[in-house]
Amino acid sequence: MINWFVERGSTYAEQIDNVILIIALITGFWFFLTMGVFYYFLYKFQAKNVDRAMYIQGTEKKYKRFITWPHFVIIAMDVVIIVVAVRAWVHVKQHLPKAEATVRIIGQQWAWTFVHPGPDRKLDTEDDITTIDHLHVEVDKAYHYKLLAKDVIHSFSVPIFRLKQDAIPGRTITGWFEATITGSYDVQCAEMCGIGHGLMAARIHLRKAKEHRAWQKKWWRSRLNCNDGDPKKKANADVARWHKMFGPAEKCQLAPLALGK
Ligand SMILES: [Cu+2]
Repeated sequence: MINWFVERGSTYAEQIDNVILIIALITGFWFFLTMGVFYYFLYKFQAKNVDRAMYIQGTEKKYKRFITWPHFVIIAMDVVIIVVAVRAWVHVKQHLPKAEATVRIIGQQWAWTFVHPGPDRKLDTEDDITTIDHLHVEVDKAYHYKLLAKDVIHSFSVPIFRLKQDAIPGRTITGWFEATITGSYDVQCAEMCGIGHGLMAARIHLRKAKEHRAWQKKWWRSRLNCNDGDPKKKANADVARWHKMFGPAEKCQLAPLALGK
């Protein structure tokens, strides 16, 4: 089956899709109506027919109504588009729900750097996790993002969220999203930002709280010198750091796999 739309993965994705759908329906209606009238007249007034087309300049009132009435209908439909679009804009770009977590996103030629809060859920603390081209997000949590650009204008685009936001050098742009589905999806730069623009793709990984925490542990395990599982070695500063982050009950070193005899 062909997917008509890219999957929807954020709380506001449906609202954005509805704006696009309403514009497509309204413009589609007028397109088929005007094309229908056009081809009908082509047929009716073709050379071999007796009927001749009149040359009407629209100066008389009785002819003007063919212009003015459709015009009013189009204006009314424009108002519908404006209301739906402005409502979506205010919800997505101008209103900011309370943050349950914040990530920093930095665009540069040609990669994305993501700074995630660690287990304490706070940014700019010791347990932050920095990755290149992989953004890790917990579902059902309102995230704020702080978007920066190091060199030129980039655009942070997450199609499943229906989110696109320019990143401007010298500015920190704050926005938000809340993921609703799990899985790994595309992130792309949506602004021509130089010769490597096409390479500026990344992935977003959406996980439930438990799996998200498991990812945090995996990331830290790979960077710390864990030896609290080995009684022959002395615990070191890295292990202390681990227990500070994940709690005293959480083992830093995984038990060796029992391979059997
Ligand atoms: Cu870019």
